[in-house]
Amino acid sequence: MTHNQELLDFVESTRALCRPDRVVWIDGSEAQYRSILQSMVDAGTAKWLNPEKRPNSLHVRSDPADVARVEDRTFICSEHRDDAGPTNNWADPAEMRKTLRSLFDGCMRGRTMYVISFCMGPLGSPIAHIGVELTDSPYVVASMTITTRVGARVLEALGDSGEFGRCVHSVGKPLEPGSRDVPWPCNNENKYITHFPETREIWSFGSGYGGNALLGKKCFALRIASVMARDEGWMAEHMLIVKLTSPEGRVSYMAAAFPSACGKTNLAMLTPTVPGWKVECIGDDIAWMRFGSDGRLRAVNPEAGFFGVAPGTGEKTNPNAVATLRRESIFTNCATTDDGDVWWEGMTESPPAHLIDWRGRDWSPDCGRPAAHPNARFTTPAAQCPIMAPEWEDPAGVPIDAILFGGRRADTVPLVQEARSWRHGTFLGSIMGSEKTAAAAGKVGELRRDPMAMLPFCGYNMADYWAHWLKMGLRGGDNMPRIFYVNWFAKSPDGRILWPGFGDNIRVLEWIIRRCDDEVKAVETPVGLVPHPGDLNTDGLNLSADDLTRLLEIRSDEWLGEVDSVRAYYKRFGTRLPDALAHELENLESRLDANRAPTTNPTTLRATGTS
Ligand code: OXD
Ligand code: MN
Repeated sequence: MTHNQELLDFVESTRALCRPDRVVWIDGSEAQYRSILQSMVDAGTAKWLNPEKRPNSLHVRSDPADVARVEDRTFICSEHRDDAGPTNNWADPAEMRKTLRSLFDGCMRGRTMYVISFCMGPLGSPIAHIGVELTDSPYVVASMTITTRVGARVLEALGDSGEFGRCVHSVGKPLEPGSRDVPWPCNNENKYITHFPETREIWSFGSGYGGNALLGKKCFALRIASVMARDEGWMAEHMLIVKLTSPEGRVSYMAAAFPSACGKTNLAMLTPTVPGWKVECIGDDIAWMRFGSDGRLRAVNPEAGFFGVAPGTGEKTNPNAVATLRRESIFTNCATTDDGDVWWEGMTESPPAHLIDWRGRDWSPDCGRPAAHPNARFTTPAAQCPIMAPEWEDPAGVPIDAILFGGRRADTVPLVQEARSWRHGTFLGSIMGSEKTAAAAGKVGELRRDPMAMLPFCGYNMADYWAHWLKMGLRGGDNMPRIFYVNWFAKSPDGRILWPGFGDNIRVLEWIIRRCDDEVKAVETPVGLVPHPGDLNTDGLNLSADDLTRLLEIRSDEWLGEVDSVRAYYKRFGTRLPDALAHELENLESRLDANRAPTTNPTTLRATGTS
């Protein structure tokens, strides 16, 4: 299928090490894809769903101990420990290679090794990159076929001498002669998700699940790609990409970084509640951005499908996702209904009277446990989403007007604020935090700093990553997107969520676009620029003036607490912390000190036209 010698050598040396019974090259054909799905059914890994309910769709139950990304088993094996930085698990590359060699030795015995050539990004795009994953999991083959572009057309694009990222994956459970396979083979005692940034290699052992095993996604498109992006002057980010068309027909594109489970897929497929607005999706999880010939930052979605969290996805919260999932999809760790369909919490307003839960047990609404695993997932082709923008596969990417950061914060962070500059925006991204668990009424949940939502995904020292952001800003100058920091999750002191969220977030996006067009003035606060309350479209919302004030005000006491917490966090990076960020923190503190009044209320402050 290929004359690329590097690739042939890679396949042969991995075959010799892992000793599979056979090697199958994935060609990307419909016929081969169907036979892979059928082999999963024959092996007991998957069941066909009722074809009248979900044509060509599978239901899969994983091993109950293999249900999520394993951050504590994820390693960055850079030559120097400091290049991985304090937020990553570092492992010595030579030691890790030794460990992996013995783990992978014969690990595919009795199994098939599949060769998946995949392209992240539209084929032929200057922003795209090719990888090759060797895996013994048909589930991985099927999922990679949906979420990336695979097969003969990728090999053709690779040519005889093209470069590719090397990805090796094994479930870590050789099948001895005469023994029966289990439905979900894995090796829970020996999970290793390892990255070698200098050689752009990924070796993953023991888990068959999601980001641990579909190596094109988090491992390649974020951890390895972030290193490539640093070296080559582009950006690999944990961001959705969305297209907005105003009632007047003005088109803008935004990229937005939110930690996992903060509603990225919902924002990427938003159904606007304000008449006249149109929202279209480009991507829901990852953005690769490069300067175009016009000097603007252009983004592509490197993926071709969605691997989304199922619970909470329903007709009310995300009808476009629901429509995407109607066919040709794989559902993992969801519950099943008596008529052969899937169900999860939040899919419908009330649950069916009887289900089989994600572990295969009978389930009824009063049984006191969730029917679907909280991290149950759908894997579905992006092309099936009814609101994909026609240009979602444009090789040139789309020009980004605004970058949004956001997290889940009950207090401190206002509904929306604009950064004063790219440098200030980088600072706001670097201090991003999100509550790990839902806060009890009136109490703040445990806060985890998740800079640019990249904490689990940055393949190198986070302080160097911030330095790279600053450098990109200097290169792009006035062409850089404006940066905004949003928080849909603010609560009143008595624990009430203040903002309706979902489709009403268009109101915030509308203000952001008007700022980008210099159509509206903003209110200067010690932290950033917030809307004048009258400039946020709240028509038709049941939002009291007091609640609106609370959503937009800057409370100095809370922000001074934030300054202390960020200072302690920054200390972890020692001398690698860029001076510009240390200065931004000092500037923030002195602005807060100068403004000692406990509250900076937008209604009492002067408006400014500058940013
Ligand atoms: C994801 C994640 O799966 O961020 O997208 O965990
Ligand atoms: Mn994600």
